[in-house]
Amino acid sequence: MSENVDVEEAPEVSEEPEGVPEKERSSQPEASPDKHKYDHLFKIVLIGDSGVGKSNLLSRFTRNIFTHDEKSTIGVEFATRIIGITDERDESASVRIKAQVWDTAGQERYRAITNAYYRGALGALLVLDITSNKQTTFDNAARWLRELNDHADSEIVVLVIGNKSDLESGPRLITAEEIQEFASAYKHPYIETSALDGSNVDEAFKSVVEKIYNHAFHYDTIRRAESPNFSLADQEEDQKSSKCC
Ligand SMILES: Nc1nc2c(ncn2[C@@H]2O[C@H](COP(=O)(O)OP(=O)(O)O)[C@@H](O)[C@H]2O)c(=O)[nH]1
Ligand SMILES: [Mg+2]
Repeated sequence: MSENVDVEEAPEVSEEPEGVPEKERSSQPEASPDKHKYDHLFKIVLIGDSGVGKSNLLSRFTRNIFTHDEKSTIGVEFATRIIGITDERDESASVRIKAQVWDTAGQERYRAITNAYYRGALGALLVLDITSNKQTTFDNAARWLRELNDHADSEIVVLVIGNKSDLESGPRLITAEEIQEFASAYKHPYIETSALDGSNVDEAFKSVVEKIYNHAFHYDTIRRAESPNFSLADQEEDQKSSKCC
C-alpha cells in the first residue's frame, strides 16, 4: 500500500489550525501552488498512554523524523500531510486529503484531555506499546475507547495500533493476537507499526483516511466537519483556556 501514499516534497507542519479547505480559499490571491491543494480536510486524533509513541508516529508520518528523546511530545498541537487516496465509487478519481493529525501535549498523563481535542475529529488512532505491561495496556485502552465514546462523534473511525514493532525480538510483552482480539471485540481494525523504522506508519494513517472517505461518513458529515462555521479556532481557544499544567 505504501506506494500509493502521495508524499509531499516537504510535508507540512502547522502550528496554527486552519479550518478552511484550500479550494474554499482559492479566490484569495495568496492561494498555494497546486501541490498544496486538497479536496478535504480530515481531523484525526492520536490517543493512548504517555510513552507509547504518539508524537513519534506523528513526526514520522508528517516529517519522516524519529527522535529517541522522551520530550518529543512537547511542541506541535497538530501537523498535516496531504495524501492521495482512491475513491471507491469512482476508481479513476484520485482524491487528495489533508490529514490534520492532532497530538496531545502530554495531558494524557493527567487524564486531562479536553473536549476540544475530540471535537470535529473524523478518525482516531489508539496507540498501544507492545512492550508495555499487558494488563495496564488493555485496561487503559478500554478507558481510551470509553473516552472516545463519551467525547467524540459516534461514527468516528478508530484504528488500534500496536507500536514499537521493531522491538519484536526484544522486550515484547503483548502478542499481535492479543491486541487483535482486543481490537476485534470493539470491531476496530488493528495494525502494528514502528515509528522508529517507519514500518506501516503511512499505511496506518492512510487506512484511516480511506475508511473515513469511503465508508464511514456520509458526505454531509465530512462537509459539516470542514465547514468554516465549524470552528477550529474555537478549539484553539478552548485549548488555550483549559491548559492547566
Ligand atoms: N523502539 C521504539 N521506540 C519508540 C517507538 N516510538 C516511540 N518510541 C520511543 O518511546 C518514547 C516515547 O515516545 P513518544 O513519541 O514521546 O510517546 P508519546 O508520549 O505517546 O507521545 C521515546 O523515547 C521514543 O523514542 C518505536 O516505534 N520503536
Ligand atoms: Mg507525545
